[in-house]
Amino acid sequence: MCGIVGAIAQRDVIEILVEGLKRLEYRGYDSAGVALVNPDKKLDRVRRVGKVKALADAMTSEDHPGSVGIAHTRWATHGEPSEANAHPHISNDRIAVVHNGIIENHAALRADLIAEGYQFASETDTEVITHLLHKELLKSGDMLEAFKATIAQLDGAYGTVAIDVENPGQLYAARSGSPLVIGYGIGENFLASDQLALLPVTRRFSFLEEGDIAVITRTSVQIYDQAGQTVQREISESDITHDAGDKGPFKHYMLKEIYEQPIAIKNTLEGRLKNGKLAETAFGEDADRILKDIEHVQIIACGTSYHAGMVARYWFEEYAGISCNVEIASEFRYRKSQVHPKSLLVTISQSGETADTLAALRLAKEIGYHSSLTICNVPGSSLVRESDLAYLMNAGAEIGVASTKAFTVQLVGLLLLVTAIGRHKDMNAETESHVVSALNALPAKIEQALDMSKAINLLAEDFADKHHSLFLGRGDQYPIAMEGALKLKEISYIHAEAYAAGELKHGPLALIDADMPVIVVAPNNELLEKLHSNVEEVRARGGLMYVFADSGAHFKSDSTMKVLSVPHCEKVIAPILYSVPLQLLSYYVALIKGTDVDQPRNLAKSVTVE
Ligand code: F1P
Repeated sequence: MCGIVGAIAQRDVIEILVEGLKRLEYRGYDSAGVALVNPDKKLDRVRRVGKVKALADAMTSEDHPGSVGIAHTRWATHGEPSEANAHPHISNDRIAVVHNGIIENHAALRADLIAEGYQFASETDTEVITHLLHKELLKSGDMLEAFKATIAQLDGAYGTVAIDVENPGQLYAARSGSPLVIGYGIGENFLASDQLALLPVTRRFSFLEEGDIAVITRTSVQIYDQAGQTVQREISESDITHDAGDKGPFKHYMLKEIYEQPIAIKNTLEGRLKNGKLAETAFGEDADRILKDIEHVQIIACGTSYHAGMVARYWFEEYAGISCNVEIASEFRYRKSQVHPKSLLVTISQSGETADTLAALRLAKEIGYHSSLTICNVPGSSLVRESDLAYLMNAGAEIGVASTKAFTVQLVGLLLLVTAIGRHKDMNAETESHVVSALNALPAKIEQALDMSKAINLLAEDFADKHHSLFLGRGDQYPIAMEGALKLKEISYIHAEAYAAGELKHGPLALIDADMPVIVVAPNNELLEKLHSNVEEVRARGGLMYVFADSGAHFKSDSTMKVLSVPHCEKVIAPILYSVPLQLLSYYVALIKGTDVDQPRNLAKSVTVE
């Protein structure tokens, strides 16, 4: 959470910083701020509550010269969203600091600093870094020494960047748990939480590793590793072609990303299928050697990615004949779990930086997992770098906070993984080619599902005055119901619950009345008859239903039920296809509600704090 940008150049950097913040806004958007060293060697700090636009408007109304600066967009952890709590924080008009993550020992440090006479202007944990750095600087007289000494006293997971008006030729950065990328320009250099922020100014990047400290000047980058040794970090040329800054003809990134699903799925399949089969190298050159020995799969993820994992559990056990467990990362990392023999740990994450998922991966390495694999959308992210195998999703940048295309592409990646492992287990060649041909047909099926948009838009009006809703599914559609409910609550703020339809009579049936819309996902599979009975249970209690059904599923619209016909598809890809109308439903309900679709309240896209 929180986005950081830093720049050091010969030219004024304010525009670079503000544009960078706009591109990082998905990481947090409750307040934003910037600090520059101006030509009089004074700190020029501007902060605003609200989105980056409020800051940008404030900046354009006056001149803000300065060729070195740092900027921040915040997702509050310590202290409410207010101007006083917005970053950058400063100490004695000399040091300015931006920070992403959490300083766990901030309370003790704050108490010590107050005892030594430092006055705090905010409730944030960040401000301790600022004053500590100032204190260390007075002690040693050397900014690098002071920065190192400060970092050594901080506990927690964070990324931070500091500037000092007395040393205006340097930016000082440290990575400990939250990503920081250095962007290399010509006679100018940059820093950010994500390379997206810097795409307008450079395509050359290197990633700081855990524990790295960097000193960046206009013309040089010096990196020290955890042991204090000078190190080189590989510089790579970014091939991100999709400039996420552009919404195209769409009103929101979320809608754009929903419509990008056919192409995103084609892109993820590209080069991974060969002659109607899964290519041997689909998971990397080394993958088969590792996957052939696997006897159990443990999936770990958060949020939407967790729902993708839940679908995959059905697939692993049904098609590959291998046992599979799925767990939320924040639970897994804090409980004592038993490791099955020859167990593969699979993490799923759009960002590759989700703090709990990353911690779970690190834990798994300590407790005896055979190997690890990540399904991830961000090359160079922490999960990709720390896993044995990585499936890069190639879904293109996802900007909308509520995940859409990343989810369906994760499902495709997982189905390929089921195939890659299944080959060594119960999946025969015939099933494999069936799965592959279903996947090849998927983009066209999704195009057809997107044609439901108009009908769903109309139906969304029924939800405008509703406060609660219930989503039902069975089998591998149960997690799809969960994902549908998550989407609706995330962006429309309507309370939504999901249940496995067979659980209705064990409690939720008590909630049913005409004010509680019930959304049912009903593909034509072996559980359809059971689902029909569940629908009757709701009807008998006066519930109003919205059924997304296969044309062969024999549901008919009447006064208690609206049926929307979903294109017929192979059973194996049905969970992927049925996600799409539910995404559209939540989008159109949010539009009617007038919420901030791409940046819903209280949320952030990249959850780098636990
Ligand atoms: C997990 C996640 C997303 C969700 C939101 C917050 O992130 O819960 O599924 O849409 O953006 O974070 P990740 O690990 O998949 O990046």
